[in-house]
Amino acid sequence: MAEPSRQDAIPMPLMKRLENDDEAIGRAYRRYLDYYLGRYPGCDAVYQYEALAYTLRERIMADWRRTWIEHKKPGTRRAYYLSLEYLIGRSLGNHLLNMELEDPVREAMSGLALDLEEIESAEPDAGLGNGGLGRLAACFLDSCATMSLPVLGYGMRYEYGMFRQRIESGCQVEDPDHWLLDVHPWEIERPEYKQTIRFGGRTEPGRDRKGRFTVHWVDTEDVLAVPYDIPVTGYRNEVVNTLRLWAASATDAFNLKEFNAGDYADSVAAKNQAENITMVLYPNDASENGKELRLRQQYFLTSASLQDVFRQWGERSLDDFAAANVFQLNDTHPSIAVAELMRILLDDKRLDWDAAWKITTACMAYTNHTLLPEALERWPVRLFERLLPRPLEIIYEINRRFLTEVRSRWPGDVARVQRMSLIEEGPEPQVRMAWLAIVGSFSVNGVAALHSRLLAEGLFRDFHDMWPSRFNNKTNGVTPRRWLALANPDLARLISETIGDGWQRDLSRLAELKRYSQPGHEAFKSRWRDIRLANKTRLAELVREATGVVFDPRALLEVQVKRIHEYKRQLLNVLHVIHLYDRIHRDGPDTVAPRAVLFGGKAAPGYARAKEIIKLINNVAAVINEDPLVNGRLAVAFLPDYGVSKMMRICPAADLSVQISTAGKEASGTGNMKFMINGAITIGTYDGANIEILEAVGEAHFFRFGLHAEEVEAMRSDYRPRDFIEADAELARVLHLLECDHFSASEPGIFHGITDSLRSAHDPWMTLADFRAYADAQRRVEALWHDRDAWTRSSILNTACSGGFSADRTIAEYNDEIWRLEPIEL
Ligand code: HTE
Repeated sequence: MAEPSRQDAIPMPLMKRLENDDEAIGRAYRRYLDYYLGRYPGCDAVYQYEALAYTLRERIMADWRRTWIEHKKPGTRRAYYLSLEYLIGRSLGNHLLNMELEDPVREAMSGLALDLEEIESAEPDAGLGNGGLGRLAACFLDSCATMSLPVLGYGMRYEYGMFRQRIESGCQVEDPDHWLLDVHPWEIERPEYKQTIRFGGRTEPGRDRKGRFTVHWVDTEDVLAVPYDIPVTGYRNEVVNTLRLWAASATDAFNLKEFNAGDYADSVAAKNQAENITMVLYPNDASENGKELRLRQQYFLTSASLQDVFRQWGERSLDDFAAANVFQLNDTHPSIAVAELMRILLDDKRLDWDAAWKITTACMAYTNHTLLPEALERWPVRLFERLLPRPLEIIYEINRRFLTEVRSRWPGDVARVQRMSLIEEGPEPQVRMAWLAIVGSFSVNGVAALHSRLLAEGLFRDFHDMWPSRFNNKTNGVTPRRWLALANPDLARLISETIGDGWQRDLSRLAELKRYSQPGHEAFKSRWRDIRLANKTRLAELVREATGVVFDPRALLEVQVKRIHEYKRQLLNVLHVIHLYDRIHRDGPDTVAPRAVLFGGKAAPGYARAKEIIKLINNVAAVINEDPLVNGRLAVAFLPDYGVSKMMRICPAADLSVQISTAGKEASGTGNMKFMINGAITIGTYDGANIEILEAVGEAHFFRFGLHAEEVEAMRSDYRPRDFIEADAELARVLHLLECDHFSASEPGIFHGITDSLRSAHDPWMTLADFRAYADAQRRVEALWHDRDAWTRSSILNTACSGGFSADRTIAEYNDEIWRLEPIEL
């Protein structure tokens, strides 16, 4: 690999840009369809999409190359985002927006009697992530490109992305998402940059010719990593950054070994084991499953990416390496990077320990995304030893030196040393990956103000004591290009007509909308309402097609879409829905505001309780939607297969954004931001970025309720759910309806697991403690909804105050405080 390839020796020539008028685009489209894909104009929409994507892709190439040339200039400091997940969604519309090609392409397509929107919806979602963590990575790449920052994303080219969800008899059914079986025109395979990744084997100590200590990692089973590049266009700035995804492939040696042993067929079949590594995304969000294949994935991504950076670094002096390279670790999933960078510097580059450690700790930065203990990654030392013997040795040595430092700072504090050790002792000793990430990084951040504070005071306290200045906060954000301009084009147009363009790159400009929330702007307000009503009408169609449930677009549309997890408390929402139903039965349908309640989200396939919650939502919905007394005043639906493209239809339509996690548990949330930007009002706990949303828009335009994080922890040791039930007849009735099988007549008792957990003094999510406050907050929602003008004002103010939740703001902070990159100039 050390040999410089021919291509690198010859400077890359600039390319000329292709013509962007509708005629040139129409011609290119036909050329791709007929001569490249071998399809005809009346073919399946997916090939029309494919031809249009190629037409666009060739229009990206010249800028992509120019961007690469800038990135490769010696002295350009670059950042690498290492993430096991990128939840990208569709790309075609995004590129059209960024490259300002919507009009000519629409014209070219209509010239061929084709409908652009139809073609766009033939694109499958790239679902290489679980939820917020993966979508954040995609939003960040968008912002980095838009801000001209030299940032390269590294990830995994999973053959199967996030599973597709179906609902059968109210239950989640998972179907594999074989997304690459269709077409994927955005990627460019680059086998010339393949890397070899080693697993297994053993280490051999020795001396080199100069008598220095060496270690050889030998008898390994090797796997090839082949990169696929995906373009990341910036918003109208001619920048095209790169997302480089690795696919696993068997080495020839892998085959040969068996081949020589005599069984050719077996040896080819053995390829599977190597290629399994990038076969499937693990469908767990914020919980680990400890599978060996997952550790293989983590090391595969990390080693391939670091080796790729060194390939590009070439023979330049390593003295300059740390000044030119910074790695951002997306949670602990790639945290083995600390040991792998050390391994490369020690074993391959032959640096001594101190020089290698200095470089490593100047290059690594770690982002934590959750406090939930079940998500904290620990790997059994025994597994590590078998799979990654050399990285493990390095981790031991990092730990030895680190604990020496701890002992000298806190002499005699044995408990502290035990707490801080990278190795957790016990019957099955484990490597603590978060500790490794902290020790090896110069920056550690949380993803919202509360979360970062809780990290410093709680989980990471000992490390904060030791290195306070290492810890910082970077509140999450979302890209306003996808989540406003693309998802809500009508509202985007109204905003541009009102305050001009500019908000797309500087979302704080939305503050100029504040005055339109005031009296005297009735025309603006009425357009605001009309657009939102049209969005709701379109969403209602989608919901009806997918579920059969009819939503009245004039009803208050309340939405909770996110992964199904007990800490997010979909159950609290369900209890309230049952309470509304109970109110209708007690007081008559006219006493509640007409409401449509939408749920969506996937449960990890192994998370039984989360699946029961889906079943419960569907059963409750079925009873309510069928009840003649309810008569459409209340409609409830579970939208199957929630994902990025669904959210683009949902967030422009929602009136009320439901963000009701147990305080202290949702690190940030980002769905909350997408809803706010689009003018939804939040009903939420004092948790994650909800707090910052509330501060931005003001108490009067946010329905806050429930215990604070500190109150949750104070109550935990003496939590008595019975007291809440006894004090609240309405809550008691809701539980009774559940327990008398009102929603499970044909399957008595199926929800007793759920109701028992709610009644348990050990319910970690303390759902019943917040029920009364939630129901009261929902009463305030009703009151505001009845005052149409006041609601509209709050809605406008939510959008107007959402500027701080642009991922551009977040990335500016990462860059100012961690990465310190210069924007490139094209
Ligand atoms: C947080 C969410 C936050 C988002 O990151 C989350 N963390 C994980 N998933 C998330 O959505 C996570 C997944 C696997 C392992 C560890 C954490 O829950 C982006 O907005 O609050 O920072």
